[in-house]
Amino acid sequence: MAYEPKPEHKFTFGLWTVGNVGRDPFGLPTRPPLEPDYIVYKLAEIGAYGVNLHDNDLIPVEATEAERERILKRFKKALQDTGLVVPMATTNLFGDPAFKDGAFTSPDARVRAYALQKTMRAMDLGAELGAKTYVFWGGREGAEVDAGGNVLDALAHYREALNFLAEYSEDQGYGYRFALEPKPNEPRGDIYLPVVGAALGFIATLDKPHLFGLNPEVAHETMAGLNFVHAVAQAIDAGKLFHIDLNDQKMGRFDQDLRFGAENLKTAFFLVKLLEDSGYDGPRHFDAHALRTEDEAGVWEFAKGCMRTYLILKEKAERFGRDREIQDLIGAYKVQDEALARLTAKYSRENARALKGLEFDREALGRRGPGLERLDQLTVELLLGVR
Ligand code: GCO
Ligand code: MN
Ligand code: MN
Repeated sequence: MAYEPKPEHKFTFGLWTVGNVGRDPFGLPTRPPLEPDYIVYKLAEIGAYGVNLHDNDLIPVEATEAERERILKRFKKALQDTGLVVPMATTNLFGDPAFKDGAFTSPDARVRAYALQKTMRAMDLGAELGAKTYVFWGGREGAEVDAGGNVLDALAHYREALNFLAEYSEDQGYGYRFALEPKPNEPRGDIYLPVVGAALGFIATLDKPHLFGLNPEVAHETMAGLNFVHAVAQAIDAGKLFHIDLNDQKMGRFDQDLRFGAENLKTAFFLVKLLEDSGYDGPRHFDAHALRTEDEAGVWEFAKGCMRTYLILKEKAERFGRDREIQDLIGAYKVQDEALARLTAKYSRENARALKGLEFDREALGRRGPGLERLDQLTVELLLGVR
């Protein structure tokens, strides 16, 4: 069957995504909760590769040791029965009112210490399930008012926590790679490290920067009005694309977590093309959920839709690469000049002198039409299925 998701495609979902009960700030849940092991069996049935979780998606915060063991046993059995893996784990540092003014960046030393403790325990859980990527989404790491705090303190606390946890991981031999997930706002008025570029800059200030990378999310850069494909390209360029959260989002709205490709098809296309062309071999994780209007059948339609759209776009990207006219246009768009390339590739006194002596026909350069209208139209036609 065409576009059939298989484990080799590395599609993953969070327990919190397909398990989303449809609660929003104005309304109660519209769907009953699904048991974690049931989710695992269903995900396997529809061709997913793995399942990700926050500590409390699986183990309720108030669970006793005996309850923890019972839940874990059932969950592990489901993983074993299905072959599904847990590539990524993370901590819920946002739901508990204790974290209302931040976790790692809270001005309260007790909250910061509790956040570290909770994260170490969640890292233990993730490691037990085989996770190798650990995500830090700092949903509550931010502020509404700047009067009480000091952003510099918050950043220093953040750094201290990440450095601590990286050491913990190494000390335990967990082998985690950490992926920071930026978001500009929601639930805080302003979240620290709001976009991919900010997180990349911050990573360079950590004790062990090589252990840290990014988990960019389509919706988050879009909420900030930025070009997601460009953000991901920058992460790849820096060797920092450790994980990715796929979904969709209208600009200028609340955090919608729409089905992948539901809104900005062209962005989704160039994103899939970038991921596939770049050789990114990590999970394609869908951090999205079914519309609040849907029942459970709608949830699985949503999940299948995310994967199917990805595979369709992957096929379109291959077609784009094979399309003669498109490739010729791209070839003509990129003007090559071997002699000039030799001069500009690397500085030397000779190259600089030669370059300074050259004469350029500025007017001709300005007159050139690069053919982008045609190229873009052909891209649209390819996406619309008429070529
Ligand atoms: C959001 C975030 C979360 C995180 C998740 C993993 O906007 O709510 O995207 O879904 O990805 O908490 O840490
Ligand atoms: Mn999100
Ligand atoms: Mn996310």
